[in-house]
Order: sequence, then structure tokens, then C-alpha cells
Amino acid sequence: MNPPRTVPDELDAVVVGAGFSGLYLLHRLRQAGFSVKVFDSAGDVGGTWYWNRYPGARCDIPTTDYTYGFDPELEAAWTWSEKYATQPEILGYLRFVADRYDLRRDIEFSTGITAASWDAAGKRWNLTTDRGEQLRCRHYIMASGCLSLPKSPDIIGAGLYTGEVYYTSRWPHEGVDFTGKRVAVIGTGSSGIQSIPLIAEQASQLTVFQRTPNFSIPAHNGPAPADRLQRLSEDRDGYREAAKYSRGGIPNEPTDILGITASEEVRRERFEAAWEQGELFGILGVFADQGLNPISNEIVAEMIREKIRATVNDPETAEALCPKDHYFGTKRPCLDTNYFQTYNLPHVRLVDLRKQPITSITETGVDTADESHSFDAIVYATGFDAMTGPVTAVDVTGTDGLSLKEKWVAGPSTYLGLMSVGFPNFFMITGPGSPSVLSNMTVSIEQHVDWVTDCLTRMRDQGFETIEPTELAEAGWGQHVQDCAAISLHPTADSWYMGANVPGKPRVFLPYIGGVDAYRRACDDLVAQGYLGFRLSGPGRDECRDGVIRTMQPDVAVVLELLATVGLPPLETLPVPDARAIMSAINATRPPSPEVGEVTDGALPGPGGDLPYRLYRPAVPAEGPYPIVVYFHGGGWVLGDLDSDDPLCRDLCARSGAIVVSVNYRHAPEDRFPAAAEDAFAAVRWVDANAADLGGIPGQLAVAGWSAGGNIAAVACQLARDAGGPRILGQLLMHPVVDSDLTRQSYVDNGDGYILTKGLMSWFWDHYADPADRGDLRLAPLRGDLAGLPPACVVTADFDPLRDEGLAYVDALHAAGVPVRHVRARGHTHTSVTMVGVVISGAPVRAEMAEALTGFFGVRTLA
Ligand code: NA7
Repeated sequence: MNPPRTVPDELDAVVVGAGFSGLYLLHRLRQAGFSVKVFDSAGDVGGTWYWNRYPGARCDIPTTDYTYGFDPELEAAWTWSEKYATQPEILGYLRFVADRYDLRRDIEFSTGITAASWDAAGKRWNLTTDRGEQLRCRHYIMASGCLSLPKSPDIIGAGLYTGEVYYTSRWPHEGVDFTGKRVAVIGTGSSGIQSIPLIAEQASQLTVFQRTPNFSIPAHNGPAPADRLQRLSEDRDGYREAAKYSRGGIPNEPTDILGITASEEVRRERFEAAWEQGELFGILGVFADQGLNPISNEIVAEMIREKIRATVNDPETAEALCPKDHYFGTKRPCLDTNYFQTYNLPHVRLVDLRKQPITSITETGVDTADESHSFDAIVYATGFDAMTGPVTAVDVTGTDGLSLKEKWVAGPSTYLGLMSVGFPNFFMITGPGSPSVLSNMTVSIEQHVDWVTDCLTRMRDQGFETIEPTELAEAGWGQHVQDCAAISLHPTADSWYMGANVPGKPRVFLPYIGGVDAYRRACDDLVAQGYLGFRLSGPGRDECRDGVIRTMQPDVAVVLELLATVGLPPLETLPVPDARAIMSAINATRPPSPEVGEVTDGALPGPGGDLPYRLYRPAVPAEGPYPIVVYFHGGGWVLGDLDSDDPLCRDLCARSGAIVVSVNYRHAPEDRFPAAAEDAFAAVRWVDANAADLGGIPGQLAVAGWSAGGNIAAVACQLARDAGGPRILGQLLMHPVVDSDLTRQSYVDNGDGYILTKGLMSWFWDHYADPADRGDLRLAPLRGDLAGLPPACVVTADFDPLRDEGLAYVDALHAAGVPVRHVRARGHTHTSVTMVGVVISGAPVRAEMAEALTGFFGVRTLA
């Protein structure tokens, strides 16, 4: 029996959910002096641990870490008995927490919030409970969990079955005795994989219906890991702080070893160590690149498959249990205890639904295409409508009468997974767009709760009544979330991370994969910038600093961070030979470049002597002849050579199906202006004249260049036009230098901190050209007459000092009637798009560049 209601009809905050999030939220908000009530449809605290009582249910994060960290005394008062605690122990812990902080008096159990509607005039949320009660609150906070709304079993005939039916996510409190029964389990996610070995211990016959085999590794459960316990006892605060600034919410030393380059011995050693350790983040971090690179991922995946084959006696069953349709880690891997061994028991059988799909659930069991199965009980372990489901299950209506469900019809849109435009004073704990399910939830939960509590406290202290994100900030965050996902392998999988497990749900990557550390910094940064991207209002005052908190591509940011840790001297402070040596040393560390059909080196006659060139012939199409692109490398007319832009040339060749002839023109300071420009023009003429001998199609000629190479490519086009030939079909100018004016806004915005600096650009200019020459059209092609030039594709990068001159060239070409395509390398620097195989987000930009090249030649893109 619930005690009589004591809920006031007006509260500072209402919280939905009494799990890890709701309990801590209640504690913090109450401590901060807010009136707050928590509602939960469960009969007690626990959230996910209240409902998921199936046999074998355990956490998959070590208990040393899957625990509250906010109160050292709480930690001292509780000792976990195992590395991975069982559901009853975790539930016991949450009950202990509720009692310790006297939380129950402000929790309304067995009561769900069914509707929430924003009263714009009163600046309050009006809430309705499933008991028909109405109440009002200033702030409405959903702490309703990411995996709390079970997915309905979308299987034909599910209602026909007359035997016992169980859902792992709604398991009977009194437990289930399967002794002597014929049992079916449908689903082989974490819930199925954890429960199957224990159900098999009781059942007389167990049939597992598997649609998708899952990667699972042995948990090696036992006492809490000694190394973690030791670190905690020596420095608890340091350990918890390290968790906050770790990638996944557990202190871990990330590796920089790449699967693609590691030796077989190192690969095996690292994998076996992770296998023995039995931790999710360990096996997900065997190699730095396994979440990004398919080859590296396959190395780990195959080693897991080997383990499965070595464990399961029947080869056919073993093969059916080997996951092959998704990259390892793109669906949440499982930790198990004797899962694969269970299939060696004589009364346990696997039905592979890929071979024998379920045609219907029947009155007595399950019919597949080939067989009729009878059971005494069916267990559905079929998962959840993850992340968005629990939020949109409540009818939340914001400003203008728009419901959250309507707003999210094409996928969730949030600012940091915390709030959503149109829903003032509405917060989500671990909502879509935050690290949530990709992290140790307890760390992410505490961070969100602390952030919300601080926000509400600030609002109260400064007299604000409402807070809401701006459209710009929310769109920017959504873009960043998808940018982070796009460089990973995750979007390729039909996972619940992608919403793919629920028929009709939009396919969008739901959590934030950028890391707990990166996420926390974003949340802290926007607060430090005066709540960037939020609109706050109160009586007589509004405050809004609009903007986007993260605009750089995530892998570009990582490269910049890495370079910062190396602490290289600024190139412009070095003698030229030293600067060249540093560039060569950095280039030597690059991963293998894309394969092309053939690479040959040669020399062509230039005005000052022979110029080395490297010719890249495509592998596809197999037969030539091919169009030809004459390419000029970057390096400020001072640095660079045939090796420096080799990966980019290979990439362009492979993608465009054109021969790329990369020409090593003369460099400054040895050969100053106009040497490079003259060489470029000479090279274009020579290639044009010798196209057939080079394997090219005569007349199918384009030029391309990056940075200073873009400068001489553009100049060569002007010279060719003025000289009446050769005929150039197109010019691909990547972040080109087209003017000598270093005062444009992009020099102000990006002049420092993004590798190519204003200082370095000045150094280049000083080495290449006298100040008196810098208005010459062979140096500053932007100042020339652009009419009659070949069609152009100009690529600009957001974080490039040269961005604005590139944009000016686009405008000027356009004004001169030259067909021009502008490719914006969003979130990139001057150098990042060239980092083939390192900066994955550069690939779509290079694909556009290749498409532009093929467009010049009038043929389709190949890759
Ligand atoms: P999951 O991981 O979503 O697993 C659900 C399983 O049920 C999975 O194997 C599904 O196959 C299967 N499934 C779902 N619907 C069907 C139908 N209609 N027919 C056959 N099989 C079906 O949920 P869990 O509860 O195991 O785990 C959720 C998370 O909780 C877990 O990752 C941990 O973080 C804790 P599919 O893969 O969709 O082919």
C-alpha cells in the first residue's frame, strides 16, 4: 500500500524515474534547496534493476566503476561482492542509497507521468499521472533510462501462444522455475546471452531462436579486479577524476597501437590479454583503430570467432554462432558466463532464424519454415525501444503545441542530449546525443545530474525562469554527433544504437560517440562561455549567447591535440632544411596509402632543367587510356616533394580513374618566383604533348593542386589561356593561395593554432617572392582577368587562413562566367583533408574532389 499522497501541486522540479539517475537527481536537487518529487511506475527504486530480474542479469561494467562516485562515505559504506554484480545486489545497493539519503519520502512509486504540457504563460509544466492527478512544476526532468521501454515482440502470432510467456525485461518478482520444462528463448542480445546458461541448468529442453549472432566474451567473473581496487584504495579521488576524463567513463590507458600495422605477435598478445581481462572496454580497445578501420576490426572479430569455434563442439552450431554481419562493437558486445559452452549440452539447441525464419508463434510453440516446435514456456529477450522510446512514451507537448514525438519523427534532435528546442525547462538525463549507453552509465549520469543541478541553481540565483536551447546550437550539436558517428563503423550496423531494431524507427545514430571526456569538456565549455547556445529568460531580462559549441571535425581535433603533445617547433622558426626534414619525418609515420594500378617515376623537361614527376595509373578501369590530371603539391613553394602528397595523389587517382602526374617543381628559396609558376606551365604543356605516351587520352587534361600547388595550378590555367593552349578541361584548386593579402578575416580567425599559421604563410611568401612582386598575376591570380578560364572546383576549409581568398576566387570565377563548383571542407583545416587514412572525415571531401575531376572529363566517379 502506498502511503497517503503528500505531493504539492506546485513543485520546482518533477523527475521521472527512480533508478541511478533519478535517485542522484533527487539527492542533488533537494540538497540545493529545490522542492522536488520523483515518479516511477515501479513499486520501488531501481529503474532498470527493478525490472530486469531474469536469471543471470548482471552489469557489464565492473562494479568498482558501476557505482556512485559522488560521496566517498557512501563508497566506504558499501562493498561489492563481485567483479560484475548480480541484479539483486545492484538493486540492494540502490535501496541502500535510497535509505541512506532518505530519498523515498520524495518518491511516488507505482505512478507514471503520462502527459506533460508546457504552459507558456505560467512558465510551468502541467503534468498528468496515470492515476489522473494533475500537478505543476517549473522543471520537468526525465531520468527514465535508455533501455526501459521494452520492444513489443513483433512476431506474427505472438498473442496465440497459451503456455507460459516471460519477458526478460519484466521478469516475475517471485522468479520462475523451469525445472523439467521445454523452454524457448527468442533473442540473443545481452539479456538472452546472460539468461540462457542459467535457464539451461533447469530446463529439460532449451531451444534458442537466434536472428543475429552476437559477439560475446567471457566475463571471468569473480572478485572485483585487484588492480582497480588497489588504485581506488590508494587514491579514490584521483581514480574517480580519471574516470570523468576517460573516453568511456572507466580509467583506462588508451592504446595507440593500430591493428593494421601491428605484428601478428602483438595482435595476438593484446587480444589474449583483453580476452583474459574480460572487460568490455578492454576488448573494444585492443587496437586504437578497431572502431574505425574495417581491417583492424576484422582482426579482432576473427579472433573472437576462433574462440567460439574452439568452444562449441558442433561445427555447424559454432558457425551459426559466429557473428559475421556486423563489425565487432557496432552492436553492443556481451559479457557472458558459459554462454557458448551451453550449446554443448545435449538438451540445448540453436535455431538459426537466418536459415529457418519464424513463420508464426502458435498456440503451442513456434513454427519455423521447416519445423513445428512445442514449448512449455517462451522467453522473449527481444530488447528495447532504446533511448528515444522512454522519452516519447510520455506525451510531452512544448511551445506551440508541438509534441516531442512529432518533433523527433525523423530522429531525435537535442542540445547535448540534455534539452530540446521548443521544450523549455525540460531536461533529459543521458538523452540521445549524449555518451549514455556507450559509456559507463554511472559516470555519465552523475555528470548530467551535476550539470542540470548547477544550471537550475544558477537560474534561480540569477532570477531566470526559463531555459531553452537555440536552433543554431541544437543543429550544430546534432551535426557534431553525426560527424563523430560517421568516422566510426557504427552506422553500418543494424543495431539499437541506430534505432534499427524497432520496425519503422528512423535510422539515426542515437548516442554520442565522441567520448565521455570530450562530452564533459563540451558541457563545461559552453557554461564557461555564458551558456553558449541557450536562451535564458526571467522577469525583465533575457540572455542568449548563440553559437555552436563544436564545429571542428572530431578526427581533425584529435590530430591537432596529438600534434600539440608532440610539441614541434613552429616551422617558420627553423632553417629551411630543418623544416623540410621535420616534414619528411612526419610523412614517414603515415599509414599505408591507397593502392593504385601502377606508380612510375620519371622526369620531364622544365625551363630550369629536368623536373621529377611521379605518375599514378589507376587500377580501375583496368584498360587505359585515361584522362590525365597534372598535380602540384603543397608546401608554400618551399616544402614538399613527390612523397609529401603521395597519399592524396593515390587517393585522387583511385577515386577518379584518371592518371595523376605529380610534378616536383623547383622550390624556394633556392629558386624564387617565378620558377614554380614557370615550371607548372611547362609541365602542363609537356604532359599535354605527351599524353598518349603516358597512357592518357590526348585532350583529356586537367590540373590540380593543393595550397601553393593550387596557386601554380591556377596560374598555369591563366597562362595557358593567354598562350592559346594547351586546352585544360578543369582546375581543381584545393585550399589554394590565390592572393598575397594576409589581412582577410580568415587570417584573423584561423591564423594561429591550425598548423598553417599566418606566421608560416609569411615565411613562405618571404622565401618565394619579393614584396614588390606580390601583385604579379602569376602570384596573385585572384587579381587577374578570370574570364575564359577552365571550369573550376575550389575547395575551402573552415579552419584555414586561406579560406577567404578561396571563397573570393569562387566568387570572382563565378562573376567572370567561369563554371565553378565550391566544395566546403566543413570542420577541416588547411592540411586535414590531405591526411588520407588518418583523417577519415576528409574522405567525403576527397570524393567530391574526384567527382569534380570526373565531371571535367565527362565520366562518372569510380569510388
Ligand atoms: P538486444 O541487445 O536488443 O537484443 C535483442 C535480441 O532479440 C537480439 O538478438 C535481436 O535480434 C532479437 N530479436 C528482437 N526482435 C526479434 C524478433 N522479432 N525475432 C527474433 N529475434 C528478435 O536487447 P537485450 O535486452 O538483450 O540487451 C539490451 C541492452 O541491455 C544490452 O546491450 C546491454 O546494454 C543491456 P537482432 O539482433 O535484432 O537480429
